[in-house]
This record gives sequence, C-alpha cells and structure tokens, in this order.
Amino acid sequence: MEQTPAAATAAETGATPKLRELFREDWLVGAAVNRDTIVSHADLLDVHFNSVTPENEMKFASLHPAENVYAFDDADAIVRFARERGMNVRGHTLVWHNQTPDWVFSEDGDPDRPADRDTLLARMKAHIDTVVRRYRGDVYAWDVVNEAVADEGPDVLRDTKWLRIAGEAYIAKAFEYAHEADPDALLFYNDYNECQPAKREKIYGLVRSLLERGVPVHGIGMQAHWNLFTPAPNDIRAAIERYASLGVQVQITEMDVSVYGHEDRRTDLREPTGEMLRLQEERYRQFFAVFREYRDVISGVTFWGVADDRTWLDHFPVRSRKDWPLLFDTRHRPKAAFRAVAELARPKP
Ligand code: HAH
Repeated sequence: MEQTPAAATAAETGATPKLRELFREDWLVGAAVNRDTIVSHADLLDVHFNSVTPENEMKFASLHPAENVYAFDDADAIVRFARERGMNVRGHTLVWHNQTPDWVFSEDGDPDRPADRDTLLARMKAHIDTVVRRYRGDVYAWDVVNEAVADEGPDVLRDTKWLRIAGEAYIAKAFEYAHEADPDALLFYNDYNECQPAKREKIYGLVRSLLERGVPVHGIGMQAHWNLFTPAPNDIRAAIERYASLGVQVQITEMDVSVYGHEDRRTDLREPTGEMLRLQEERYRQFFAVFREYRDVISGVTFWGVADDRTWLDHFPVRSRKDWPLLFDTRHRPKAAFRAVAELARPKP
C-alpha cells in the first residue's frame, strides 16, 4: 500500500499563507479601501482579508455634501464589492471634526452664523438615521464618533464645532441615534494616540462615563497609526487592558507602521533602507505578539491600506514623502513583516 504523504505546510511549499485563515479563530483581518483599490488591490483583498473599511467614502463630507444631497455611489460600490465576496464592512465614520462640510455647522449656509444646538443635533440625527439605515445588514460595526478626545492639556474633549455648539451631549446622542437606526450594529468610539497614557485615560474616562449612563457603546477602536519607535509594547498592553476592563470589545482599526520616527522629515528616500525594513519586521512581530495575548478581547485588526504603493502616509505628516507602512510591498509581495506576523499566528490543529 502506498502511503498518502502528509499535506505540505505553506512554509515547505513556499506558498504564502492567508492572513484571514491564519487569524480565523482570533479576529477579522481588515483593510481600508477606496474606489481605486477595490480594483487595483483586489488580488490581495481576495486572498488575505475578510473585512474592509471605506477610507473616505463614508465620511460626512463624502456622503452628505449639502443638506438635502446625499451621494452614496462610492460607498455603495465598496459595500457591493464586500457583499460579493462575503466580506465584513466597518463603517467609518459618522461624527468627526474633519471631513465634515461647513453647512452642517452654519445657519442658512452662512459661514459667519453658527447653527444653533437644536439644528445641529437634528442634522446629526438625520445624517445618522439615513446612513446607518441604508447600510443595515451590510455594515456590521460603525465608528460612531472619531477622535473626540483632546491630545494635550487638561481638557478631556477636543475643541470642535460639535462640542462648541452642541455641548458634550453630542457624543452620547450620536451613539443613541446610531443604535436606534440599527440595533444590531456594533458601535465604536475610535481614536489615535490611543496608547499614550494621558490620552488613554481620557478615552477610558469618556467611554466609562458613557457606559455608566447606559449609552450603547460596544467597542473601542485603537487606530494604531504607529511607527518604528513608538509606542512601546507595554503601553499597547496597558491600553488594551484598560479599554477591555470596561467590558467592551477592542478593535485595531487603522493599523500602519511608518518607517519614519516622529521627528524624521527626510523626503529623499526612493526605497526603504534595509535597517527600516528589519526594524519594521521586529515591530510588527512585537505588536502581533501583544494582540495574541488579548485575542479574547480583540475582535478585528484592520490595516489602513492594503500594500505600500497606496498609503495615506505618502501625504501625511509630510507632503509627497513616500512611506512603506504595510505588510505588502509596492509590487504586492509579502514583506519580511508579513512573514513575522504569519509566524505568530496560532498554530493550527
Ligand atoms: C485617521 N486620523 C482618520 O481616522 C482616518 O479617517 C484618516 O483617513 C486617516 C487617519 C489620524 C490622524 C489624523 O488624520 C491627523 C492627525 C492625527 C491623527
């Protein structure tokens, strides 16, 4: 009798393992996409990802450019792309201080006359109602409020038009309206610099007070716009623990790992240096080792892009400076960082 050889492992055949399979029992694996990349990056999306987040297409300015004008085409195209593939969609984002049109905050379209509180809240409700109801059953989780916490100083809340006009109740109301519009959707508070201890405590305090008042918040989104040097793994651990102690889910919502330190303003690199890629691999290994420790509370890990040929970091924080923050290179090949992450995935039975 001939023996059936045991199936070769991916490592033996040199085949690339699939991220979504590697983490199947841990969390959803997502990528931010746009109208271009659902075509140009379909190769990788089809293989590795089971969740997408529209990068800009569901922001207020994209969906609702004027009071009686909604523009759903681009968002619909992404939702259709996901539906055809059985992928999950994270909705991003309902209430934010950026990419929100001026008409929302002004009276009769006059930028010098601020809208009154009732008008602003009625507009917010109309927006949330319309958008959340439209994508019921397609969008499983919403970033309801994005970046409402202040980075520096003693203030908890960021000084925004939402806060100035509507007062701090705007946050609770946004979650209540979203819950009313889709009781099945998971509702997230999402922010960046989420591992800095001072800001972490503000985010924790905000969500805690919302929960104490019975506001429907189901998760905290950690954007995870990180780099080669910060944050430290211990600060990430502390943040996940603190957020999870509220009894809510945690998702990594916008992960990328810039090859530049915060003060690095070089613009002359055509390729990442070997040292950058080596450090990046090590950083991704550290990060995913921490995520694995918290696989019970982390329900999604989304990257802010698919491959290094298209990333918002090419324009931020330095204009026209190439960055290489993701797991796949500019030619869509897995990087050393990808292999580090794949090796950390749970061994399959
Ligand atoms: C995120 N902000 C936003 O949530 C996302 O919608 C956008 O596409 C990219 C990044 C991060 C951020 C920023 O934009 C400006 C300053 C600090 C942090």
